[in-house]
Amino acid sequence: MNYNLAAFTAAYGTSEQLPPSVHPEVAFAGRSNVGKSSLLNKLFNRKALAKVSSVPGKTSTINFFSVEGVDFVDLPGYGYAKVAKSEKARWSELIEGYFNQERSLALVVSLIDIRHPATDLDTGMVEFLSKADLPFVLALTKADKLSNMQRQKQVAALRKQLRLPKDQTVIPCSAEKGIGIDELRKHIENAVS
Ligand SMILES: Nc1nc2c(ncn2[C@@H]2O[C@H](COP(=O)(O)OP(=O)(O)O)[C@@H](O)[C@H]2O)c(=O)[nH]1
Ligand SMILES: [Mg+2]
Repeated sequence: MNYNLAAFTAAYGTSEQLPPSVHPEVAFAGRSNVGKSSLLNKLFNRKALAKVSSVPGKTSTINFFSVEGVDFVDLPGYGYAKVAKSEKARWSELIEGYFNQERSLALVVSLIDIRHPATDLDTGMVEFLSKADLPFVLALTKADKLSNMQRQKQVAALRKQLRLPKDQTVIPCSAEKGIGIDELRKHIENAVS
């Protein structure tokens, strides 16, 4: 897959607006500020196709990007404390609305910050994906902020906390340093082929 061909296709503000899947989809989910937009940009070799914000909680739409017949779906970041209740309700409607539809999900990339224990919402997301039997990969973001040793420790700690089966793929990633990007790309390509 030539990631350089990535293009923004559409943004949706409610799950009702979502058109049925026509392509295999790779969905990205994680709490706000976890590094979702940065990771997407890194995958696509682009500076700012997906917006990167130092102000968390800004993405409140589901954004679609297309790469050679595969749709990359940027879900709104969950769990940002400083937004109004109504806005939070809209985000959960969007995220749950998306997953409750019959979509052709090839893979979910679930992002968690490698430096911290998983939050309740992270745990909830992983439990949901496991129970729904959806194929997913855990991308542990901001790996450049830890040493190699600390990284390995955190991977083990998160595997334990989330009770992941041994064969569950976990990839430490860094949008800043390019760590894990090729591995993630390969995983995505396997999932959509
Ligand atoms: N050190 C480091 N910082 C990152 C990385 N990815 C994202 N960030 C920073 O984390 C903040 C949130 O990133 P963003 O991609 O907007 O997160 P999103 O809300 O999940 O889309 C920004 O300040 C980014 O520069 C990374 O791999 N390493
Ligand atoms: Mg974002």
